[in-house]
Amino acid sequence: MALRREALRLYLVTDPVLCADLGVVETVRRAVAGGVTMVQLRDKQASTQERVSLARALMQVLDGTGVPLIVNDDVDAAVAASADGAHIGQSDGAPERARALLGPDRILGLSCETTERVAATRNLDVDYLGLGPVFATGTKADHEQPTGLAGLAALVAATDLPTVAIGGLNARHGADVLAAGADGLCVVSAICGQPDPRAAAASFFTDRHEVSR
Ligand code: TZP
Ligand code: MG
Repeated sequence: MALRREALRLYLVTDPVLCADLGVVETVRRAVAGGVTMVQLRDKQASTQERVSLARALMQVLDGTGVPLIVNDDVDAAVAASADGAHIGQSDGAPERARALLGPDRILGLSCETTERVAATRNLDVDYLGLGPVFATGTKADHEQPTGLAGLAALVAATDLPTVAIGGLNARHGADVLAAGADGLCVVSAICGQPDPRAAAASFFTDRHEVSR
């Protein structure tokens, strides 16, 4: 599946602990009904086989919606599950290796925290960049120094690739993040673990929050 920039508008990253009440699959089902445009399976503790099983279950939920499924950290799981792509960080192996495993048609995302890292993607075959953390967050342990909105704008300005902002974001940040030039918002706790993930996702698209689809 080729990446459309619009797919980055509201990108849900799953967290098995935050999603414990409803479960990851049901949380995703409801969040997509509320307007989520892309989903990433992120489970730091799972084995590759567990990620493959969960990715397959998520793909059934997403079947026919046009919402891509991306697997975090684990390119092998993404390929084995025939997911739409993989997302890697700076310490998850070389993007060239990930691309070789994924082939030309799957989506590859890369996290970048600094303008130097963004600039270094110039000759890489990646489809989008995840930028941040924009704000401090309790969801990711030991995250890098937050960029703030001005820092986010500087990161976006350093690339022509599609970009999505991450870190401490909720619906109230929608307009500011888009004004900084990012194509969308990537969120975990603003949707995972919320009592009503569908309403939580839909709140990003209200007039007040100005994240139009
Ligand atoms: N990478 C940078 S910040 C972050 C990740 C995975 C966690 C974002 O979680 P939240 O709950 O949306 O702040
Ligand atoms: Mg990673």
